[in-house]
Amino acid sequence: MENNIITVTSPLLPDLGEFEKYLEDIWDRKWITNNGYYHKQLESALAEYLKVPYISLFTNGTLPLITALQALRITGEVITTPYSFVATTHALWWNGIKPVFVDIDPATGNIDPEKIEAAITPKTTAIMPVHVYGKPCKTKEIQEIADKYGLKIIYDAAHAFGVEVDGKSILNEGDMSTLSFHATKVFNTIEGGAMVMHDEKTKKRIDYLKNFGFAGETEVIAPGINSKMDEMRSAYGLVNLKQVDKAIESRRQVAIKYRAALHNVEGITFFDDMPGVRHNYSYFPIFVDAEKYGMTRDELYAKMKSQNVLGRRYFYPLISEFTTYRGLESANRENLPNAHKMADSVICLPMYAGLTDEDVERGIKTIIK
Ligand code: T4K
Repeated sequence: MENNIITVTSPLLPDLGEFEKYLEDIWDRKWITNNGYYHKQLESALAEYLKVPYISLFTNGTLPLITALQALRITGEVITTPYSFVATTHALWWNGIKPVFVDIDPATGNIDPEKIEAAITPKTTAIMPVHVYGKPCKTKEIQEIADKYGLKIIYDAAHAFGVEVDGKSILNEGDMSTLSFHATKVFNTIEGGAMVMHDEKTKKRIDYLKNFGFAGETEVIAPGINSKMDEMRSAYGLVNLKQVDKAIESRRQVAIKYRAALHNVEGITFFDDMPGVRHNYSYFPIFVDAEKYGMTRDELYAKMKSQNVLGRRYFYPLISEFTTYRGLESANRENLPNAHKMADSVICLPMYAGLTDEDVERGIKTIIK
């Protein structure tokens, strides 16, 4: 990296020579967007790879969240987590829905199912959890609550590409799941995203909604949006998908090295792998206990930065602290103690496929005193 800087991530790029061949074919076909040849191919390839029945490509990972809420006609209040990227809650805002923040489980960073019921009101229509860092939520418990109160579940699975529990895709949980294929993700199409659904009827409806609501040349069924993925990015995705398993393995090796080096550093903790889970190692968050470590999170963050190791404080500040949301009753600090603790102690270490041993070592040295 330029100036010896190690960034928190670096995009997985497809083989350029192979991608060029796809581009030549697209040029020959002269079909460059609107459910094209490679768009269809990428949808099939992803459905197979991810072990999901139906998937619909989007132009980023935010629009499938917005569209899922519209497709399910969600209104009123939605229970969600403050410990995520701001797009999760923005999707609610764009639909005129009030987010209701519920605290997280410190063991995973995900919404704590035990605290969901207390936040349900007559206006609650859905739960929108996030598999943060790709760690699976307690889906069984969340489903039980949703069934009891007649709520829908939309999982923001932006970080959970390829994550499986007991051999089954986490993306099949809830009513719908959404993915991000942004440059910084385990699998990327530069910008891109997708929605996973359970049946063909829903897929059809989502495909209308992401194409302005068109259900044919002259029929519009709803005020849909334009969120179609073009042929260049679909082809890029097809080439990139071929190396994603290798990339996940490379990330796993980085995680092994971090864990081996940091496991007995006083005041530094991290997540271990969960039993039965195929992780994707999308992020490697560490948590700093200032008292035990002898330095605050922000001091360590600044020290790393001064040595050109650019960790990131994902997800600090909490979404509930941003201007748009901080006036909400559920955004009260007292309501979200675990989320605040995590947001105030986290640093995500550099993590990507192909991060060299030397760079991993440099990252570790900034932390080990
Ligand atoms: N839900 C969740 C839970 C999410 O985390 C996200 C997105 C979404 C929904 C929405 O999905 P999208 O609509 O974005 O598809 C990044 C990403 O922009 C965002 O996609 C992601 N989550 C979020 C967690 O992180 P930034 O502002 O931190 O990215 P940026 O530009 O600072 O990049 C981070 C580092 O990555 C850079 O320091 C260097 C490296 N990088 C980045 C880019 C873009 C590269 O080396 N090359 C690149 O092209 O938000």
